[in-house]
Amino acid sequence: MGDVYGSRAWFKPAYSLAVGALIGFSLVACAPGQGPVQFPWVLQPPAVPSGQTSQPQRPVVPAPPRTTPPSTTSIPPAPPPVTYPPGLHGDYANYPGLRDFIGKMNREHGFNVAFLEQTFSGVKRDQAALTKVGAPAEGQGWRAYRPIFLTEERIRGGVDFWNRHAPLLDAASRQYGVDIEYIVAIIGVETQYGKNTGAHNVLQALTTLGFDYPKRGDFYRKELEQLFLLSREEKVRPAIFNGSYAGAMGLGQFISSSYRNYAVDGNRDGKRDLWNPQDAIPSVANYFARNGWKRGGGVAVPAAVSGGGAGLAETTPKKPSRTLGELANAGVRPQAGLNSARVSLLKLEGSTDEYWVGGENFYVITRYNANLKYAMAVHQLAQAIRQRKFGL
Ligand SMILES: [Ca+2]
Repeated sequence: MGDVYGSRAWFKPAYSLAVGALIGFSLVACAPGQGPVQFPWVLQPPAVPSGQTSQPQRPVVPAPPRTTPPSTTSIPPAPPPVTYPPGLHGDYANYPGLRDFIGKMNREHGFNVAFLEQTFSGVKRDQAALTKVGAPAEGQGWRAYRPIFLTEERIRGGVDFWNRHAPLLDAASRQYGVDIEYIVAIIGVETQYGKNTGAHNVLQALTTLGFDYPKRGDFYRKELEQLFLLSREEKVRPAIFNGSYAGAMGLGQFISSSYRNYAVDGNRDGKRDLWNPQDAIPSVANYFARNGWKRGGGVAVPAAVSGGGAGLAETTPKKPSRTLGELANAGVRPQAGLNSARVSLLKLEGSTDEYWVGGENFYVITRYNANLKYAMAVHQLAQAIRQRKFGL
């Protein structure tokens, strides 16, 4: 996901499964298949009380120029009065950027302006999301990061999750060609096996980060756009989704664009419900498969480095481009075999740097979250779960 997950939550409070259950209920409540269901909140204007006549859709007021035009006099002309859409209220009523966004969603995707105004009028600023977005855990060294995820509770929880969902995991592994322990480990790292899927309202979090966090506002506005498209595809209101402060949803914490691109309807009930393991497990497997996972391929092994080898080390994810022979010639000695045609020398920085040789599958994990420490935590948790399950 590039830097897609580069700023997501790592210290997620322990929210209960009730969140997932609530969303699951909401999805069920909005399910198709209960007759010719209409979704007026997406494609039609809001209902007009009896006695009134429906108003034609208002055009979006064009945005005022952002800079003062050059003037031949020393006194610049007064800017034109700003006319905000009269249907927009609440915390974001006076945001020109939101007005632009509404216009774009109307022009490019055909969303009804009154629906969008009504939806955004109910959005409250998510102050906690603004606080959390500034302090991601990836800023820590590896020695501090690793113990967050490599805990006894998370290893045991992984074995339990594997045992509980063995038929689903077996089927997903067969269909998508992804090793089970990595599907389990991703769900373990992301949400403690579904215990902590996040209690931020995704619409509110993405609106807040899209319009109140200039540093990455473009990214969050794109995800907000994707959330509306996802909602229309899934035939639900945009406001029903809960997730992380950064808008990641379900057991595998998919952001809106990933939900649209990679989520699958594993139980074939017509909905892609990432709070349900029946859909979430094959969706994580699909994500790995589509990004190039090779079942049985090597992931990463520790390495001793001497001579000029350290100069080849990478501290950010890059597509593997070297061979084991090239690394050996440079003084890199992997401590075990690694089945991968192309490899990278990785350096996990800390008070004592650790060197690893990572294969193509390791790079696939970084497509889930573009961070070496994240991918290494997933790899080590996967190995620990597998060893515990099989008594290795
Ligand atoms: Ca489903």
